[in-house]
Amino acid sequence: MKTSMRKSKLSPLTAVLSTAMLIGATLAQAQQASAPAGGHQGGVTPAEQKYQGAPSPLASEPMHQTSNPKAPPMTQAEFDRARQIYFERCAGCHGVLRKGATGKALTPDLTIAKGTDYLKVFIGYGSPAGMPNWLTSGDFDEATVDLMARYIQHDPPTPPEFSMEDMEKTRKEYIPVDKRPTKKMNNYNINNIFSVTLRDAGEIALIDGDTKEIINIVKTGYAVHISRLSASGRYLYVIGRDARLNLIDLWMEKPDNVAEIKIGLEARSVETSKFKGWEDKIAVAGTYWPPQFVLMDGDTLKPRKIVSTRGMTVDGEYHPEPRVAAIVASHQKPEFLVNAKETGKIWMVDYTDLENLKTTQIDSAKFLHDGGFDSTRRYFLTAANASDKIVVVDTKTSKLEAVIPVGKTPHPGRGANFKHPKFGPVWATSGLGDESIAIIGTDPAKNKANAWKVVQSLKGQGGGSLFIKTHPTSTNLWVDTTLNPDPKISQSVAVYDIRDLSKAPQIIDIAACAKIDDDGAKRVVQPEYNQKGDEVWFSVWSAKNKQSAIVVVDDKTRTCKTVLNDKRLVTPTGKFNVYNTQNDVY
Ligand code: DHE
Repeated sequence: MKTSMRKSKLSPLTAVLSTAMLIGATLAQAQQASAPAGGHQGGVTPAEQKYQGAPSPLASEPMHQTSNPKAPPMTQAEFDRARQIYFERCAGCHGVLRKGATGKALTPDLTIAKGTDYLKVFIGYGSPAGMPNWLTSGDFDEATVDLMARYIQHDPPTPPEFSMEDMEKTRKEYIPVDKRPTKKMNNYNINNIFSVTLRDAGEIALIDGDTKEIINIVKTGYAVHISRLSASGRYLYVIGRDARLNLIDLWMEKPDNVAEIKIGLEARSVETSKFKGWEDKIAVAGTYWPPQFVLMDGDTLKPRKIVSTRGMTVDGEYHPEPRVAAIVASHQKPEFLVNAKETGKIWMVDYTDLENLKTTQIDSAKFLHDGGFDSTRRYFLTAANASDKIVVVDTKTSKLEAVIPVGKTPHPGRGANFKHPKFGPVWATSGLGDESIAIIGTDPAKNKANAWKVVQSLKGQGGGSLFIKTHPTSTNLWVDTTLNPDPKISQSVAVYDIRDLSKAPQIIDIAACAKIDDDGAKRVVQPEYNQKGDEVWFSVWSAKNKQSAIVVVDDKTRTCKTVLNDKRLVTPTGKFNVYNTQNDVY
């Protein structure tokens, strides 16, 4: 590749003045063109941008690349730098192959026709539809804007696939099954252990929920994401963004890793079989790249079957990289439910016969993300986040039950189930895009008139909410606002009285309880109950080099009870109580 000596530079002031006409025209066109690919039309808030902007581990992977002679020239060094930036800043919205996800497609057939100047305006100034203003925000300088405008006119580099053999090569059985304990070898109350994501340390902390002591800090994948429990509660599965899956045995004297595998290059989800007779037998994990999921033996992580999610969207267009988002295990049948994000298809995967695999694909809405069960564990409610919808699947009939419009960019985590004083059993979600909290009726048998409707909408503190939680024994509904740009809001939570939801929520400054004496972010994230439901735990999430904490709140009095501020708790985010996670109690 040759070095580009292009002179065309975009300076925020001079260029705007001297080429006002060009920029005026192209900015309008660029903004129009940047409307999300089939996602919500009302623009994207800073909280939503922040949420999707985490660097992808793919940046460091070797990739196949061809040079496009029609695109502006770039040196190899420029190309490598642009690729790194693309995977760190852009891939989350525009996709690995640039075919578009919540952001527009950026393939050469589209970008070359637009030309470098047009693309520079688009990158530099952003758009109300959600494209960040990389130049005016100060994130990119003019040279970087120019670099990226040229880069996206070249063919997208393709990361490698990941086969069964690749997986098997990475698999380690630290403790073979026959050397593992045959009974519980410790005195911990396993049901009340919390697995805490230490995001930027690539570790989880196992914390004894009774004594609040750290049991062990276990090495896991890069930017570790979630933990899930086997049906018996013995095995803990932890997945990292780098697709490293760790299996931890809670029966050991000191619970620790017993097996490990890398199931791809980038991942977010893992689950295990929960149907009667299949407890602890099969594990499943899904990847963002390659777009596929893999079924494994539950105790050794030996991969048995890989299924690609590539295919048609619910709109009938081919999508080359439908990322695997949430996975849940059915309690009604020996099946997993696997969300294929970009296609809007929910795969129901029968795990009883892996050689003759039976799957059902349910057409729902695009941009499937996270979700959980209703209180009867029959209905799976999941967010199609950029479609601003909640999708409901009946896991007994394996059919789509409902698609419910809600506020902007719903983000339930697993949601919150409770009995509404007026509307009966309901499930609730908060969201990233606005302050609304949607309460949805979930009882078609006895409360048909309210089922699968937003029966009430609460006003929360603001947008940027990630998680909502209650417990069957509690009368509180807790809502975080982690990514709200106002620190007062991101550091506090709202708590509603379920017995009277017309009352304004109480706002509790959780970060203040942690008494962290610096001016860092201290974002409060993810309420998680203990097994009994009388304590709710929050993470106070600071930067990697700053003090973080976990604040335990007494659920009855709504007062801070204990602060866990051990130095080893680096960037705590998700917390997973063994019993509640194992039994889908939320
Ligand atoms: Fe998550 C769940 C994807 C950013 C904390 N996250 C999930 C799930 C998916 C997902 C698909 C559902 C898994 C399941 O149930 O099987 N998360 C993504 C992303 O793609 C995204 C937007 C950007 C990224 O680059 O990863 C993202 N997530 C974050 C964060 O920044 C959070 C707040 C902090 C962190 O630890 O990284 C975060 N995500 C969580 C948590 C859960 C989760 C705590 C599980 C919630 C639960 O209660 O089950």
